[in-house]
Amino acid sequence: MRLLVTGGAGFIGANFVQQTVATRPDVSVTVLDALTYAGNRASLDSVADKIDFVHGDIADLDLVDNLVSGVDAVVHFAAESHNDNSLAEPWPFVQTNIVGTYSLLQAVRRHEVRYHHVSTDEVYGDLTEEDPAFTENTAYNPSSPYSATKAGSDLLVRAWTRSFGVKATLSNCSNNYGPFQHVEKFIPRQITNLIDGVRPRLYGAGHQIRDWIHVDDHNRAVFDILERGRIGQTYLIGAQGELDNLTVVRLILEAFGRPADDFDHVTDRPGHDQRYAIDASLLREELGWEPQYADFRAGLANTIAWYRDNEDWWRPKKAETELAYATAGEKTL
Ligand code: NAD
Ligand code: TDX
Repeated sequence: MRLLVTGGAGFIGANFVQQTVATRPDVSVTVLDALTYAGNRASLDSVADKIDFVHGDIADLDLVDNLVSGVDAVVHFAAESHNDNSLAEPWPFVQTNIVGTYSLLQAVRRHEVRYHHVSTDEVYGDLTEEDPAFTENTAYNPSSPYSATKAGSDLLVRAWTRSFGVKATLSNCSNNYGPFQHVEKFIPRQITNLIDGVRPRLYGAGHQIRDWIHVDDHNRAVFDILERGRIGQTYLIGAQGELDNLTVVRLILEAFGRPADDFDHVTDRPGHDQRYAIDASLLREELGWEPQYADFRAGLANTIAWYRDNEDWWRPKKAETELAYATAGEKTL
């Protein structure tokens, strides 16, 4: 199978490409990535001689049409992915997440190429602590410009499937953690702060709940859906990893041998979603997928070890990321 992977220099995409090269010698991979601030060519160093890399924009219709004409399937990871950035400047989210997805859909439609769309649980909005978890039938109710543009891209995929017969599947996953995640995101930000002797930064009281899944478990599910998923179907991906942010910060502090209260409460995120939770029954029952990283503490320990061992990878992004948070007005409460 010839596979085009968009966003393959980002966090989840790079892990997907590494996993595919390691486990699937029958698959050839071409990565299309614009190398935005979030993309890092070095994330693909270990597989550089085994893949083709194209530096370009998913919204470039001619480029995308040409690349799609030469493959059997597209897995679409590329996106503007950070909620805080979408609150500071929403336009790149509309451009990449909606216009970029449109560009890919037109190409897969024209060349009749299989398409898998990688999306997020945030399209469903948030839950109270009493609500049941999201299912494939939960109504869309996004909160931020990020989640609204991801929701818009999902709806384009559904329309292109129904109206034009595009052979697409969709997946909506919960919060990922693991190696190669940008230091702007919650877990790597706190790990790299602690490596630098800086206290973790918890938004507000830290009672928001996220449903953590290791990136490798997410990516195995994406491959299962690509190969065995039903055309037109949405699959939710999650590993029953619900934890509140305060607990996650304390687990990271514990791993560093620091006191449980050695962190700062900082300005909360406007419109901050309270809780995400995934019911992945369909994925488990229909495709037989099971997470391999059931123990969050163990997955977190591996992730911390990776950031300790790979300072060259994250160090160039750290100061500019913290400056952006400070410029956006983040203050200790
Ligand atoms: P990321 O920000 O780490 O990586 C995004 C990648 O896309 C980068 O390499 C960037 O250079 C590339 N890119 C951005 N705009 C582009 C464009 N116009 N053309 C080509 N490439 C472009 O993101 P991530 O965390 O790896 O997320 C990947 C996908 O998974 C996204 O679609 C995101 O919505 C989804 N998702 C993420 C999570 C999570 O917890 N991180 C959870 C569920 C779903
Ligand atoms: O410094 C921080 N302190 C903090 O308390 C940061 C960066 C975040 N937080 C909180 C906000 C969230 O409640 O931690 C939680 C996780 O924050 P993020 O890592 O920014 O993730 P989130 O907004 O939940 O979205 C993530 O999961 C779903 C990804 O960034 C999205 O791309 C994905 O769709």
